Amino acid sequence: MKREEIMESVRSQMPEKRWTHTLGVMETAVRLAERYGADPVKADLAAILHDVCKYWRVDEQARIIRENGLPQDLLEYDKELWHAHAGAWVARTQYGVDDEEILDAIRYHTSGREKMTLLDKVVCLADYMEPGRDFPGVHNIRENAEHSLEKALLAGFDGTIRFLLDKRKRVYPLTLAARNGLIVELEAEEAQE
Ligand code: DGI
Ligand code: FE
Ligand code: FE
Repeated sequence: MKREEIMESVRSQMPEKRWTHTLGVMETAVRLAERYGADPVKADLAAILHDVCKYWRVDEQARIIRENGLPQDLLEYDKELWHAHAGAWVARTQYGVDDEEILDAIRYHTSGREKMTLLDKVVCLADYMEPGRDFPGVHNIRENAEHSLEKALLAGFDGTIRFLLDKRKRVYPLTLAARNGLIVELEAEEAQE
């Protein structure tokens, strides 16, 4: 499927507001990719598809996870996590995306994971800081993004983890692994300075 066709199809599956968010993630992901040396074409396609099934019924998202061997532990955690893993499956099976880097960036855009690739980081961070986002702390994330992908993403995950703690929700283990992984990377970087 051509890029424009994918865009129209994705757009038709979400409310206009979520499509505006998607456009913001695309623009931001491409800019971050150019700044930090990721592939902007891959960042663009991952961004277009990252929330493709965010507005599908949750029982449909759960069915995709159950029937296609996706991580079953997701079903024990917040439903907000499901659309990312289900979305990667949809990108592969319904949109013919076969690039594993792009599929991973979609798959881990919500939870993160221990060893995030450059493209994972770019898409996840773009999702946090696209121009339409307005939450306490987003300004700090945008400032950090000027000089460090890892610092900016760490600020993003810290905010999400705090939010979950305050709501007395469980944190998906991959999110903790993602945060730990970023700290290891930042410490290694600082030790070299
Ligand atoms: O789909 P979006 O709204 O654009 O953003 P997203 O895919 O990053 O979803 C974020 C939501 O997921 C956010 O409101 C917090 C929620 N969430 C619930 N449990 C977890 C979680 N996010 C992370 N990273 N880890 C969790 O365990
Ligand atoms: Fe999402
Ligand atoms: Fe999003």
